Amino acid sequence: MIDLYTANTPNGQKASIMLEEVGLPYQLFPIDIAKGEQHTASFRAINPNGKIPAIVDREVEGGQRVFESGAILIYLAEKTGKLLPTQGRDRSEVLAWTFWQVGGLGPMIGQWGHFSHAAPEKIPYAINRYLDESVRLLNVLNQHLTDREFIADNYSIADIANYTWAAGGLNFIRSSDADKVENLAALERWVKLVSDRPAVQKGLAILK
Ligand SMILES: N[C@@H](CCC(=O)N[C@@H](CS)C(=O)NCC(=O)O)C(=O)O
Repeated sequence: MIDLYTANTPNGQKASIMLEEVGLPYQLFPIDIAKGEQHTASFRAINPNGKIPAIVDREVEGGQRVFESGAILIYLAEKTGKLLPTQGRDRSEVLAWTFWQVGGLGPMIGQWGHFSHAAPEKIPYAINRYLDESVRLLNVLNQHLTDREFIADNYSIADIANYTWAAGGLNFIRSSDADKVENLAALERWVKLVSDRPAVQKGLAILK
């Protein structure tokens, strides 16, 4: 059994989607980040960084904690032998696009959301900087997907990592800057393809 500590956010959704995809039994422990539950001592024992998602693998003696969404995807893929090739060119591609999301697409859209919607002071330079970089990254992914079905040869953790941020980011940016995310047909096609997967729908539904 896996204990899953998460919330209904793009990073949080990756973990529940992954658990549904690989078919491991898990128990959900919702963390209300608006109430600050990620800062409690008991949660920080699982993730010292105080952020969701995190898991504890109860099948490992003493419990194995894993935090950081990318690390969780890799851990569960390696535990089950699913969605991450064990070697070769395709493994490198899957890891490269997974890290690309964790270090780029997610933080850029997240910072744009913060400066445009949450910051007490509107700083045009910051808003434009993060919007332009988010849009640039969405175009990079769109271009990559023009001649392929999934991000790597087959559906993988790279698709899960990027899907929650690309789908959420497109909607979020469209709500105020629709002109910036026109002409991303390959990305839209792939978002629909991933959205249609039953495990993705279950992984999202369980957090609502
Ligand atoms: N690099 C981390 C980022 C995790 C993250 O930023 N989680 C957000 C929700 S999407 C969170 O816990 N926010 C609450 C907070 O910052 O206090 C990962 O990929 O897991």
